[in-house]
Amino acid sequence: MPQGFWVRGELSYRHDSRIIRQPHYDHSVDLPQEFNMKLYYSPGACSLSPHIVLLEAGLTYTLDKVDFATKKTSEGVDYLTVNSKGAVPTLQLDDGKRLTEGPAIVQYLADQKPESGLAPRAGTFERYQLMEILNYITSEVHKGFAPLFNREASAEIKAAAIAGLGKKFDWLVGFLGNKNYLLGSTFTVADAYLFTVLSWTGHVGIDLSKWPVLTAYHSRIAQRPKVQQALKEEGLLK
Ligand SMILES: N[C@@H](CCC(=O)N[C@@H](CS)C(=O)NCC(=O)O)C(=O)O
Repeated sequence: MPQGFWVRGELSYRHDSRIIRQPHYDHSVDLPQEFNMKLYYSPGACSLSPHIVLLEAGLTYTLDKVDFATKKTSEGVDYLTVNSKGAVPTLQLDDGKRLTEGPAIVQYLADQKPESGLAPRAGTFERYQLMEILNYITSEVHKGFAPLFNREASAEIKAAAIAGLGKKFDWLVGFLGNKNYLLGSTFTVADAYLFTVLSWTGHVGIDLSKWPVLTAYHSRIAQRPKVQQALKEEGLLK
């Protein structure tokens, strides 16, 4: 499978003995779809989850950073023209198709490389179990953090959000039991997502050490080389 590499700050690919560089590559070349994926992200935001999945799947991609304050991309594009919801992540394919919503994006990416084992095969019961836990993470855990990132939320609302998240964490402890990963012994896209949202606890004043199972789970995933690479690429790790 072709892999990208960096030359003088440009992501480059070998394709049919040609070297193609991003971002100025020749769009007329019929590249495999996986060459051309672009992930719109913001450092440490929920877009870290698909970023980890891109790396774990061994897919080639470019990143475009979105400034939440200005809603501009690093290339100066109005991000609202890319994703009218204004939120990251967005995955853009070279043919112009775009996919939003983290849980959909990570499943799409996993399905580009079924052999990676990042998601059970579509149509199996296990795949619905993956969707079940992705939905729990997105609606109950991820969105449970929302008041904690809202400068206008009162101390009472923030305290209630922390208490609510505590209950979700208790449930996750029971769900994980003594499994290494959410679905058992294999790392899946759900782990990339849960790792990402658990990483926010320190920033919002939640002491994750109250849930030793989750602390151990978080460090286990943090040690994965591709997770480290994603953190480095987002400027979150030296
Ligand atoms: N439902 C969306 C939510 C995405 C989301 O909440 N993104 C946040 C970052 S984690 C965001 O872009 N916030 C910026 C803003 O709302 O201005 C998904 O699951 O992808």
